[in-house]
Amino acid sequence: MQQEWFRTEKYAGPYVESASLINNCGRNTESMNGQWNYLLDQYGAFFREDWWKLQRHKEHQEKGGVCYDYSLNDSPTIHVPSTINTELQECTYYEGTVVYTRTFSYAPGGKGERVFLYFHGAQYRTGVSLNCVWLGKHRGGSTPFCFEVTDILSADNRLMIGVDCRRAPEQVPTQLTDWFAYGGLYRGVELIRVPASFIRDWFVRLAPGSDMHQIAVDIEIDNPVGAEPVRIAIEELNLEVELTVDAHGRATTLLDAHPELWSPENPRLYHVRICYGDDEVLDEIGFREIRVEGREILLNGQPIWLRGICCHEDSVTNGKSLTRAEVEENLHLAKELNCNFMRLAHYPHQQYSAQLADRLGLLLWEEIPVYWDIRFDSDETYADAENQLLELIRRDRNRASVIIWSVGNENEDTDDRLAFMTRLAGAARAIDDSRLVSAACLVTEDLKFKDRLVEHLDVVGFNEYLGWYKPVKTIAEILRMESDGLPPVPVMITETGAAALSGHHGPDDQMWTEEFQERLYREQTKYIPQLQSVRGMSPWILHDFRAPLRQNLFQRGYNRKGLLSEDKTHRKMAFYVLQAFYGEMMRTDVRPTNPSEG
Ligand code: GCB
Repeated sequence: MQQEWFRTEKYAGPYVESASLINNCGRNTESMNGQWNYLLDQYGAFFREDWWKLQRHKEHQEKGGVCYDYSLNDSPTIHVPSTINTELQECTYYEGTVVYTRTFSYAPGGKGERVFLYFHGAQYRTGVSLNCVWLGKHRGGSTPFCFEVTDILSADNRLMIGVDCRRAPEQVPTQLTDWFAYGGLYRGVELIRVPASFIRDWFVRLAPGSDMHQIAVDIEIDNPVGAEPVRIAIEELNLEVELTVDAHGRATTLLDAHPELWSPENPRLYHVRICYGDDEVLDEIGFREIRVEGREILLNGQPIWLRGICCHEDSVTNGKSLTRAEVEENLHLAKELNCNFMRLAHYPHQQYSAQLADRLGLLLWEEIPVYWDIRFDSDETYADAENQLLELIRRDRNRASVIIWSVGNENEDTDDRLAFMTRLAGAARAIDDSRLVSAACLVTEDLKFKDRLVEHLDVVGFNEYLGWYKPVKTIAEILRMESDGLPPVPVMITETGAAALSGHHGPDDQMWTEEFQERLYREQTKYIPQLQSVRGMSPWILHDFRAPLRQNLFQRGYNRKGLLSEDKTHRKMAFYVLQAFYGEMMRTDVRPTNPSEG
């Protein structure tokens, strides 16, 4: 069998990883989105036969050499960003390489300008070339990556990119998922211009353990010059300080401050300006503290119950390539449900989701696709998973809305998996001290956590599904099981629900009807608030979504556990049950207190 392109010697270089990411917030960037030429490259010739070395091929041909098997400017066009499966009719089920190419001109800005090509996300393995120079490869389908192109740019440029969306056993996620993977350059591409020395990254948050009176600042300067300090100012707090940058480009400090705290009720954001030499960024950052104490989750020192809903990135017209309007629609729907929390399942959603949640006041759970059974014994798979986690954290750790990093979903407890996932939890904590780490764990039918990972998590998620995948129990039974089964940390019901086909009605004991789903939500919302250890829930799921595994009469390729239909035009009966339940909770501030903690 032929070797996969990314394992061959000529592409053997390392993957571009989180450490080389630059923070794109608060910068003027130049969009590369729009119509690009594309080629369907089912047999992977782009990589195997180096199509990206176009210029060399051209010269060769002009000298009477071989003809080459692709054309560029006269090949069809596709909008970037988009998924090939929704954009091209012939690609509904396509899994393979797509070659994207475009030309663009470049006029240098100031002296010493450096330029980066920034990709918001491409599914799953991407190889990038500019002007016949190989820039590198990236793996992972939902996180950003970038390449410096300063020395390769000229007045006229040709970008050629191969995006290989095939599923594979060593990937994260693996081949089997309960959602559709989609493919292509489905998130935006941009050019970022910076001075020779620039602000590569920053992490500004309320300092944990400071009694909410200090702001911790970490700044990373690329190519620091001599004793040049970096300045940080938070205008509304009358704060402006100069920090020394060390030889490695690091500047760090704790600032005394009393910011108005960010919360769902008061999503207050501050303008944070950072200046270094000729470089300047302006981010909008909220300050809040999240921590756990016993079985409580405390937001700004106050116990909070997370009224949540899960959500996939999936739209009938755009697949995983959601427009901003679609992200807005989803977050506003969560608000309408009276949620204060969303679980963005099962992979990093686009950057705009957390930016918007910051403004709307929604707490977020963000997740990497360590989903079901992946290769927990493989170093290669671990490196991929960790990199996805770190790229996500570096992208979103300045967003107050994000309170939880999740390192996985429903993975069986084995020694390899325990080592893999504890290591991930440690990697998250090492670069972010201001959030909780969780995972959605498996529980037994009698609600026992037989999962050793639980000891390594701040909050434990469990996917409950009583009345759908698991037999219904009486409330008394559940309460009894809870009292001897659940761990001594806050627990979240990260999934529960039932499937119903929109508009399909019948008795409430008939599966797939809206009445069945509605009854299940009524029962769940009756007993869940009585559970002493449960500090929140996020039923599965906001709207129906594409899932090739689901092929019965009612499903036809869709997971039907949504509270809305896949096009979001129809609200199922259960929508109103959850809305009323959360509404009541919000108004009366119902929150079970744990007797053991007084
Ligand atoms: C789960 C999975 C989720 C599935 C859901 C279902 O436990 O975490 O990805 O889509 O159940 O509908 O079965």
